Amino acid sequence: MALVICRQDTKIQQWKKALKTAAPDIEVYSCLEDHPKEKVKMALVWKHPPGSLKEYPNLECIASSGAGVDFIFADKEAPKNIPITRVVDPMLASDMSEHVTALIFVYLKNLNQYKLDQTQQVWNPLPYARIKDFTIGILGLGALGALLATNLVHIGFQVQGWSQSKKVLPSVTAYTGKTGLPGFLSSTDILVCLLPLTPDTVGILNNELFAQLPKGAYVINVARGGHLVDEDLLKALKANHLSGAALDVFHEEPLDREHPFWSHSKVHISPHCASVSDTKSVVPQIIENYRNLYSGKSLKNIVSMDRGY
Ligand code: NDP
Ligand code: OXD
Repeated sequence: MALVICRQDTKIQQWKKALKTAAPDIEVYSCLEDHPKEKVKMALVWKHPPGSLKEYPNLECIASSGAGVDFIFADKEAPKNIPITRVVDPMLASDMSEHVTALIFVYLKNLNQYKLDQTQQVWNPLPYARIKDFTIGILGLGALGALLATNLVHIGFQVQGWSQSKKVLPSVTAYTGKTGLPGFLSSTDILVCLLPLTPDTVGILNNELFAQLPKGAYVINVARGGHLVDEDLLKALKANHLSGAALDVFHEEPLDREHPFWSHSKVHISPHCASVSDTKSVVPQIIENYRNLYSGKSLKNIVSMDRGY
């Protein structure tokens, strides 16, 4: 029985080393080296080459090394009848919370504008913005959204969240389902997307949704590029309906050099780094699931095939 790490970036050796260090008894291979494919029972994947998983005839589990699993569902050739697991990790959640909080403050305190003014030697104090005057609306109150909501409440923001099923979080106003969306949007000043990318949520950040936000709202997308209709964001910014956006994720990554977001003064870009699985923090749960698979026990953090997350 063996585990293979399938990814196309430079982190493959780092993951292999972390797994081998934590569990020297487990046979771990990188997909880049020669390995006995029939021995592989678990594939630890991150944006693996589509179609590559069908090479493992005895695969019993596909484990995402991140929180998202959309890239696994998007691989139409991936085995369909085996469990998919994902990462649920306190460090991933706290890193996301830190990143989004930083983005909120950069916006609230006009830090980008002042930096821009500095380059032109412009002295132009803007109206002061205070935490208590802002309502943050979080699309998705799961592992990441719930911690962010709780932390923002502690900082002093008014916080509301939107999810499929009703959530109870202290001082967080909870909205659910399609019928709850208009009320949630109409009272959101800063919208944060932390939804999984599924057939229900693809393109959710579009004209229709932006129109329901108050004029001047700010949008932060740290979930997936597929949630956003890029042209609709550009239109809403041009019309001054939205005051700006911070984007960490894109349809195509890295973002195409010709994309208008790069040079847009109201768009803040980061390179899909809001929160990145830390091998030390995540490897124990991968090993636990590998051992569970070995001993026939149930796996942790299984994704629902019906919901797609
Ligand atoms: P979870 O599955 O824990 O939470 C998802 C939340 O979204 C849940 O509250 C769920 O509702 C809600 N939701 C899903 N579909 C709908 C829908 N159709 N309508 C309303 N609510 C919906 O995911 P995580 O919090 O762990 O992660 C969220 C996403 O963040 C990941 O899928 C990934 O794409 C992205 N991510 C981005 C990173 C980055 O660096 N930019 C890093 C890590 C993750 P309910 O609770 O009722 O099921
Ligand atoms: C994830 C991510 O899903 O890094 O974990 O985007």
